[in-house]
Formats: sequence, C-alpha cells, structure tokens
Amino acid sequence: MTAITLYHLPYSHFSSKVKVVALEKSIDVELKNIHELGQTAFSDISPNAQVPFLVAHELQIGESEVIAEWFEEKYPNPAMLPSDADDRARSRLISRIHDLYIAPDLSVLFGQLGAETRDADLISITTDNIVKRLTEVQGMLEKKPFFNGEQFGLVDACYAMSLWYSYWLFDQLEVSNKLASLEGIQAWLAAIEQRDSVQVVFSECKAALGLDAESNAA
Ligand SMILES: N[C@@H](CCC(=O)N[C@@H](CS)C(=O)NCC(=O)O)C(=O)O
Repeated sequence: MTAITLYHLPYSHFSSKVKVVALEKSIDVELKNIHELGQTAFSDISPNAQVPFLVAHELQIGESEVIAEWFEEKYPNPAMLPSDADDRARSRLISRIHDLYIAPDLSVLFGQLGAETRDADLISITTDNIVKRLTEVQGMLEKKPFFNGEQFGLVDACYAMSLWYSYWLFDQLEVSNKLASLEGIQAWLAAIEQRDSVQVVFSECKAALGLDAESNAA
C-alpha cells in the first residue's frame, strides 16, 4: 500500500473535495493540517503553498481535481466517474464550472464577511453570478439523488462543501432569498449531506470555523 500524505486545511472546500473522495474509497491517507505544520515548512513541500497537496512517494501534486482523478484511477472501487463517456464529460464539466467560476466568487464573498467593510454592489454582483452558475448546474441535474443518479461521484464530492458554504455565506450576507428558487440544488445538497464521508468532513470544517453544526446547517 502506497503511503499517502494529504496536506489540507479543515475549512478549505478544495481540500474537502479530495477528503470526501478518499473516505468514499476507504483510502488510507495521512492528513496534515498546514497551519499546524507551519506555512514556511509547507512552502518547502508545495511550490504554490496551496491546499490540497498530495505526496505519495515520487508523486507530488496539487489541484484538487487532479488529486481526485488520481484517486479514481488508482483506487477504482467504488467508481466515482460514470462508465459512459458522455456522462463523464458532463460530470467533469460541472466540476470545472465549480472550480473555475463558482469557487472564485465564493472567495470574494468570504472577503465580505466583515460587516464594517462590506461592499453592497460587489456582494450583489457576486451573489448574482453564483446564482446564475448554480441555475446552470441545476439545469443539468437530470438524475437523483446524486448528479449521476444512485452513484455518488467526484462531482458530488466537488460541490459538497461549496454548496453548504454558498447557503451559509448568502445567509451571513443577508441575501439567502436569492437561493430560494434553486429547489433542485437544495435537494441535491440535502442528499449529499446524508453521506457519511460528507458528514465527517463537514464536522471537521464546522469545528474549525467554531460553528455549531446543528444551528448553522443549510
Ligand atoms: N485550484 C486549486 C485551488 C486551491 C486553493 O485555492 N486552495 C486554497 C484554500 S481553499 C489555498 O490553499 N489558499 C492558500 C492559503 O489558504 O494559504 C485546487 O483546485 O486545488
């Protein structure tokens, strides 16, 4: 068995994506919180000092989607990508929409949590962007309960923490009404939240943020 170390932060949704995949596949991964390790020490290991970052003997890679797909290829059971090529392309497209468009907008909203320095226009534009993207994703949610139907996949792991964050951030910024019409997304998140893997990662994240899991659930 390959010794695998995953550098992470408990509240990082990119880290949570690969941690959920590792849990789903029962992969033996040693987690290292980079804040406990120290930023300088981590910079010596990872060129971009970004999490998640994986070390498995000679292999040293960043980028959550690349790590998730490496897990999928190296540990094919249970399969987390669909067997059909068209479905795989749809699954990857939705994951890319998350990484390229939704995640940067979530970062903007994190920067707006401080009540004194809020920029109402920026919040309005950014939350509109997220709603637009989630509406696009909702239009591609043809199966239930997960993106690919009964098979919990990489795409579900990709969105798990970010969807929760979206509801939490919109609530904190008092614009949760903007998400009200996204019933398909809400149902998807409700199904994702039932997974044991997701519950483990959510609890770690909420504990790190000092949030009570019950009262802050989306
Ligand atoms: N595209 C990268 C993004 C990774 C990323 O932005 N990670 C953030 C945390 S979510 C990070 O490491 N930021 C630097 C820091 O927090 O020090 C991926 O998919 O892994």
